[in-house]
Amino acid sequence: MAKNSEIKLIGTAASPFVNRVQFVLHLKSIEYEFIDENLASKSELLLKSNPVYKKVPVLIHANKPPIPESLIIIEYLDEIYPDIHPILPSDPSVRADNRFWANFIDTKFFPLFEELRRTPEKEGKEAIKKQLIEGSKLLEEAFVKFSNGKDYFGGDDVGYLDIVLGCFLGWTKFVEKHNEFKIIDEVRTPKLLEWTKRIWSHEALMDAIPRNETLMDFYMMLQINRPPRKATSS
Ligand SMILES: N[C@@H](CCC(=O)N[C@@H](CS)C(=O)NCC(=O)O)C(=O)O
Repeated sequence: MAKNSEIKLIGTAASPFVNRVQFVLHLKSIEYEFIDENLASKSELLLKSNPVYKKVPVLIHANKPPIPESLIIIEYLDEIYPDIHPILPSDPSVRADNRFWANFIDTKFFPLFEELRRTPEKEGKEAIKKQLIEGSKLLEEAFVKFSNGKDYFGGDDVGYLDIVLGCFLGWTKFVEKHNEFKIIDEVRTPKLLEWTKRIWSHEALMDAIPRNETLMDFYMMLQINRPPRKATSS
């Protein structure tokens, strides 16, 4: 791994947004120091480094201003290490389209996971499951378009959208298991299913994404600190 003790990452192991950054750090062989954050009792360092959102991840690079927001961080890493495993496509139009889908994933698709957890009624949960399935079909179409018959969104190798979506695979599996349904399956999203198998066993992601126990601990922390909403009586 390239020596770079000047990079520090404030994060928590169960956060997919943190894992997203770790995925890129591993792909680019950048050595970094991980500063473990307790989100139930946030540190002064986090509050000072990300005073606006108070969220992880935050990247600290030497004595430069801290960088919050996972998408901004991974683009920054791609800019400062452009030669080792470039992640953003070089064509501006394809790059814009990649960013469009990243925005869809972060603002429309993944928030449904939390919505599902917080919704108390069965009926409401079923409606959210449908939205997740609709979202996964759109992602299947995006995958077919970007991969162009190859293995990844990025083509022959892991690219921007592989990282942006791949970091949610641990939580996807967790949500599927605990809600007894499939978001990605062989009938509706066959290409995406094959892709998940490839990404899930990719060395750089395997090292970044925690497997079940850590996710369950984080889930329990959320259940306590941000419990499901109360059911509305009809
Ligand atoms: N848009 C942010 C989202 C980061 C985020 O939601 N982080 C969560 C952990 S998964 C967090 O720090 N939550 C603390 C809080 O909401 O107070 C990013 O991409 O970095």
